[in-house]
Amino acid sequence: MDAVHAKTPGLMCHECTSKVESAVRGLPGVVSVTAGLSRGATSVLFDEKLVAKETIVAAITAAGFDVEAM
Ligand SMILES: [Cu+2]
Repeated sequence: MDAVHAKTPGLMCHECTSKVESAVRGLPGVVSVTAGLSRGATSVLFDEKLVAKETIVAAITAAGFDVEAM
């Protein structure tokens, strides 16, 4: 099990966070995802055998949000 804490400063409201969460939750191997408004960060717990960190970042980007750092 691995975890990623991606800085996603574009999160402005709960619509943003649910967009990011549903995009990441749809990936195989993702155990949990929490997009936090106050911290401007998205935390993902995942099985590194099933999904790559890059794939998670790509899903966040595809949902329309920048990932600045992890
Ligand atoms: Cu929003």
